[in-house]
Amino acid sequence: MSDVDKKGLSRRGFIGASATGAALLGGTSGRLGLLAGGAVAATAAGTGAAMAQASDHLSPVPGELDDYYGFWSSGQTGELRILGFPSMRELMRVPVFNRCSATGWGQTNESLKILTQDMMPQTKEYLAAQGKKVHDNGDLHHPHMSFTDGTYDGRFIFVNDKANTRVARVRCDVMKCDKIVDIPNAKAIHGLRPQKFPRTGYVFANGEDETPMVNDGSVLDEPEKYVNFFTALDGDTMEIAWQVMVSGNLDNTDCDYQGKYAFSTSYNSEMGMTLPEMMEAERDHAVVFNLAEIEAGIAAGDYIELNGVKVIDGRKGQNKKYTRYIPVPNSPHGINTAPDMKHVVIAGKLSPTCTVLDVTKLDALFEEDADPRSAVVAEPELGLGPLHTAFDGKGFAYTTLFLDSQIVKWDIAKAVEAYAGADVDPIVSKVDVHYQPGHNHTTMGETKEADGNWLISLNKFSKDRFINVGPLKPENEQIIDISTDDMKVVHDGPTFAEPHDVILVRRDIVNPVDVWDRHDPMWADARAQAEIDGIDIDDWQDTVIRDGNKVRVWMSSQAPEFSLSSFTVKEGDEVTVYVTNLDDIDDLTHGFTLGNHGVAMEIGPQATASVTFIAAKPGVYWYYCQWFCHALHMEMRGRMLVEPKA
Ligand code: CUK
Ligand code: CUA
Repeated sequence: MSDVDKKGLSRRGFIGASATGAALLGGTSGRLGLLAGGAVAATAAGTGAAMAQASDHLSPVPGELDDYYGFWSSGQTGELRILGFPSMRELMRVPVFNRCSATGWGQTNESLKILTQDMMPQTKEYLAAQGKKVHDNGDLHHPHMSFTDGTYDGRFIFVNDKANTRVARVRCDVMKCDKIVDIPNAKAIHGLRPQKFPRTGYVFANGEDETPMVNDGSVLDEPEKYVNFFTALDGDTMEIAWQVMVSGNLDNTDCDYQGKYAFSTSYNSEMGMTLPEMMEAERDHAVVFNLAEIEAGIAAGDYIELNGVKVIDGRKGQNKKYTRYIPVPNSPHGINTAPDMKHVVIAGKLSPTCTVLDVTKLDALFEEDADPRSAVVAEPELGLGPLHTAFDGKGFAYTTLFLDSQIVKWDIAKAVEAYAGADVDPIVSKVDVHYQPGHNHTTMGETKEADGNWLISLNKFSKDRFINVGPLKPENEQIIDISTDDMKVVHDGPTFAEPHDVILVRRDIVNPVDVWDRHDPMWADARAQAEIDGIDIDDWQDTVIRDGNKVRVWMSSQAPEFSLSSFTVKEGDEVTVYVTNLDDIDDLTHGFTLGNHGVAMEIGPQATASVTFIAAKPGVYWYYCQWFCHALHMEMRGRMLVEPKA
């Protein structure tokens, strides 16, 4: 037996017998997959015809466009990624919470403004103490598009930062981040969802880690005084609308299609500080937020103001109309509203079950003395480690089973019947994935337009699926064809640290521009400065302006030249270079990189970008365009001459 054969068998052996009992066949087809370059791996049950059909769909055909945009989170990398789907071709990376060497995100004045203008004073203090202006990291778990009337509207992608407690927004017209907001009071923003109906509207954001209500050191090791916060932002202005103080750690969140309720999974109802303490209770909660009652409570003045935010008390036991705590098995994780606009699936994580809520029963749940479990209509046992659920719009749910390394397809209606006492099995089938899936997602699956074409499983471990790259392995994302009854894994796609979640959006919904609008607000500050400096920013004149030890250099770029082939400053000057890209055809981005100063930025067609730095040492320094733009791209360069101090 060759090494490949052995490996094929042993890795299938690792996950145990598959649901179809064809583990051995799986080993063989896995080997075929490897021999074919690993691009298409067939499952045990895959027939030749189905594989051929599936691979027709999937092979990146040169020149052919994908049917869907995939918006990928990147976890601790802190950026948003755009992939073509189902080809899985990575198209773009959108820096958000991270720094970016290519585009200068976190370094250009335009990006620094976005990174700092909605920063809390205390964050500025934490950063200043480390000699920094911005955080260099972020942990972006959940990308979700803005909605209108229950489906994606192509305006924005909203994302969370668990590491530094932020929510950001990416404009889908230019695919750039335009807002990054520090969330006061809360710690570790995790679950995030936009309101589905009537539109976004609110962006709901979960605070995961509990701290003292006023976290100024006056309360330290007194966990009974810790609280958590659920935050609603206004998706249009990115201002914080209100917060609700809650009991327990909020994990994931979703909302209904009626515009009445949002709901979050909540673990650690014990408010424990150690693992054993957090595991003590048998039940945790799903917290339901009554939006109309919260708005009424704010209007009636039933709130406290904390760091400039109106905070409603929705803790357990308050028994007000703002929240309800639905008991569910210990440590729930994912929460996903089905496209039937009625059912909500809460994944058990530590329990092999999912709990299904019926949103039409939530009004009654808020009545006095209602049974807290009265909105629960099913609790099917699905397998070990259920984490997240996706939907096909045909009545089926697909839940990832982390411990079983499987996805289970199940029938929501049958699960409801079984809970009511009928002798039916809601489980339709299971498919092995490789390995340890977290989120999964279907095409358009979190909207009322779920189309049931494809499912993707985001697996935390790739183990032996790819050639070895050392101790740090990529994750593995697998595409599953769900257009027919059985689930077939048809593609492996490695990714770097660590996408948690993805949305798959029909391509007709997303319509970015090719060239920037000269009046884009992104460089409004540069425009205002140009006016002060007497520059017509749209009818270019090269100008070097000295203002004490501050020097502003205004130039333009047009392939293959910068309008200034040199400029002169003095040692110690604070220099700001503004570059406007006069090229107005698509795909003609220039860059500005200044040698040995750690300075680089992207300037898109018709964009203005600027960067500020200190010319610390006298000498000759070359700047060049780092975006390959022309046959004479290498010649697109110039000199900064730094005169010694007199
Ligand atoms: S959480 Cu990562 S696997 Cu942050 Cu969406 Cu469930
Ligand atoms: Cu401009 Cu390269």
